[in-house]
Amino acid sequence: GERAESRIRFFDFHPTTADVRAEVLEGLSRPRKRLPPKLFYDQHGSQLFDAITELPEYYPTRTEIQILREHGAAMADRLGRGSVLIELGSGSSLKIQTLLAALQPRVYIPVDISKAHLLESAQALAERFPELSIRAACADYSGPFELPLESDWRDLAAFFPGSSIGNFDPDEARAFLKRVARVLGPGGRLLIGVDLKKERAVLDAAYNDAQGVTAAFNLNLLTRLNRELGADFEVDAFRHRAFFNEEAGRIEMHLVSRSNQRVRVAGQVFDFRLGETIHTENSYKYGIEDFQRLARSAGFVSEQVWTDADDLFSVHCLIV
Ligand code: AVI
Repeated sequence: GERAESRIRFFDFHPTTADVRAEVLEGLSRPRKRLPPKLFYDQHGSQLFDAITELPEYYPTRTEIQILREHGAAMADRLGRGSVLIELGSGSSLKIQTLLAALQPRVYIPVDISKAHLLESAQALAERFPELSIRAACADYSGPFELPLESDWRDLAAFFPGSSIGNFDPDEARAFLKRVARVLGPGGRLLIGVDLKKERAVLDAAYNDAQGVTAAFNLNLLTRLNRELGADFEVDAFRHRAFFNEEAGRIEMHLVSRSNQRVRVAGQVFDFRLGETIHTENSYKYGIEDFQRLARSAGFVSEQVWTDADDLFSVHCLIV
């Protein structure tokens, strides 16, 4: 293969700070304050997330990797070898490494909102896989997004692991899946990891780890707003709260105000009552049929689904 650097091209679609400012002000102006979970992933937040994936309580990552290891060959059969492989929310690109040897894609297109993270992992991957050509795209896939594709490329496949689909509300998830279906085109396949519904205690523990890493991840959002938007959140004046909302079928994460307080964000004033929360994340959990129904409503057909022995997590192969 050629030198690692010469096999990487970087495409910056500029997930901009102007958007961040507008979204934050809009979210904090609501009667029930909220912030978009994609804001977790600044450089420190991405590191904290990586630490979460190694926690004993956080079962999704290790369970998904186990499923990928066990069924990688069958997944590669489904996805088709030698194709163009897009990974949405690639982060550290750890999971894809369990599939690359089997898949041997011509081009790998990692897409992530965190530029530093994206570049670092593209570099590491190019060194490990000397035949691989990489087009790294820094983009926000939570809305309409562009990809560095050539018009004559066929056999597109996408990988969306980690149950990140769960961080969208069902309507957003459907809209997202429709966009992916359009990018892939007829016959294109999506391999997607989806966390399953299970006992409440297991879910609650996964988002309330004993070491407080998830709390730090949640609170880091405020540190980021202080730095990037000149906000004056007192981080210690908020605490982490996460719980399974049975009715809605989702984990909710909140930042709870420990006092009556006033905060300035980008020149605007926001008042918090004691106990008032900022809703920072939903993480939906699906039954297998529930998810297949959602996928169908977005134009996909479910080809196959793999799970672990304890039915903690599922990986679906969908076709457009
Ligand atoms: C990235 N996403 C699927 C994680 C989840 O489980 O919803 C983010 C996360 N939030 C708290 N812990 C992990």
